[in-house]
Amino acid sequence: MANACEPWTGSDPVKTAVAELAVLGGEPAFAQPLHVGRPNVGDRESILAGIGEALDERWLSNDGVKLRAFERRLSELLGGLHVVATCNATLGLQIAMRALGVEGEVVLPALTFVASAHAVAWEGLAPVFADVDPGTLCMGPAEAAARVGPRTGALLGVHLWGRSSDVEGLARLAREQEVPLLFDAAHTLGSRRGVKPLAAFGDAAVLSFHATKIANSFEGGAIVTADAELAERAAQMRNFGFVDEDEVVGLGTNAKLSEAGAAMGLASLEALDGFLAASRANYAAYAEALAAIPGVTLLPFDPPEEFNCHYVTIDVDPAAAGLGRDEVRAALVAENVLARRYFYPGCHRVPPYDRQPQPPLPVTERVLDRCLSLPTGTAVEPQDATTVGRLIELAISQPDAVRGAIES
Ligand code: T4K
Repeated sequence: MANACEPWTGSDPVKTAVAELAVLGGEPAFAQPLHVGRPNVGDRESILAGIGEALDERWLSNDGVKLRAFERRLSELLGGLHVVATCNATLGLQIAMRALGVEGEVVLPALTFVASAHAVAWEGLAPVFADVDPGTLCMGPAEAAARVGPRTGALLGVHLWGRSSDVEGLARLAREQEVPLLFDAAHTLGSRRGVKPLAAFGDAAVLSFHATKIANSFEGGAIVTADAELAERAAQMRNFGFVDEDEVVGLGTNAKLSEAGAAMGLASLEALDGFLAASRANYAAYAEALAAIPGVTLLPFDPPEEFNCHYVTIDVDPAAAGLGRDEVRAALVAENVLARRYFYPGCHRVPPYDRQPQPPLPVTERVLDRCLSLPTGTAVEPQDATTVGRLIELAISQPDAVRGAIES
């Protein structure tokens, strides 16, 4: 895959001495920014041909052939489940909750992208934030049960960074409480739990096909469910509630994916195996480069071939590393490595949710203070990952010098 981010072309591309760190005045290791979330782009000719066909047909949206082909292909990849493509995952989540008839409170983790909470609140429902399990970093049944009450209308699990929640435990709790279980599966395309795709769990799950995801349709999402009637209701809601040319059966919105988006999505699905291979190769390179650095732990994908490895996230233990997460990040940013603090500061700490009293969320707080997502995807080569690992190692080898430079 072509690398859009040229590595530093000095005499020694991998730095060997602390004094070479950019934060201490050296040249940045990368001439161009290395982003988290650089889009994976499938076969350009098939993308442009697909968009060209839509233009030739003058059929640009509203249940076109590209949309149907995209939904069919995604359904095949997900073992034949019903798929309702949407213009993004946020509206997909909203529609899924509405189609499930959710009322009252929705229990979800605070450790997620703010869209999960906003989708709940935008539907007039009340988000109730739960902590996450220290192993999975996803809300598990114990954390959810601690926040369930008489007004609970649904559980919304999040498979954070494409790693699996305890789907069986959450399903058990949802059954006991007689509420639906929905999964925000935005990060999961290509991840499995055993033989099943991760998006196949719950009463419904919602994938994101945003530009930053492993496979994208520029913007896009998809509601996935085994329930044909639920899928039908969701498809109606996506298109203003229409079931026929002039028959509206209920409240709907406009959450349609355009034909250009569907063409991009189709090309992305065709290229998915290559995207997965690139992510896993980068993950392996990071694992090797970071293995011996004190205080830095790469979150495991165990085994990597079951996970898409699309988010590479490290935990920085300041006591053992000598530097905090934000200092490591500052050192990387100076090198043009734009590492991200996903999902700092947490949903519970941003408006409008920060106005509600929140229970202690100790695991969530720890993760939000210590985790850092590193660049990966097809715009990053394994050798870049090795370089990034080396930069972290160098910074941590001289924490006082690095901290002093950041503070000055
Ligand atoms: N649930 C979860 C758990 C999610 O993570 C998300 C979205 C959703 C639900 C909602 O899905 P959608 O409704 O979006 O389908 C980005 C994305 O906008 C967002 O979709 C995604 N999660 C989130 C994790 O990442 P930001 O605020 O980080 O975006 P931004 O503009 O800072 O871009 C991220 C990085 O990607 C930057 O370094 C630049 C780079 N980038 C981005 C775009 C769009 C590019 O290089 N090229 C591009 O075209 O939210």
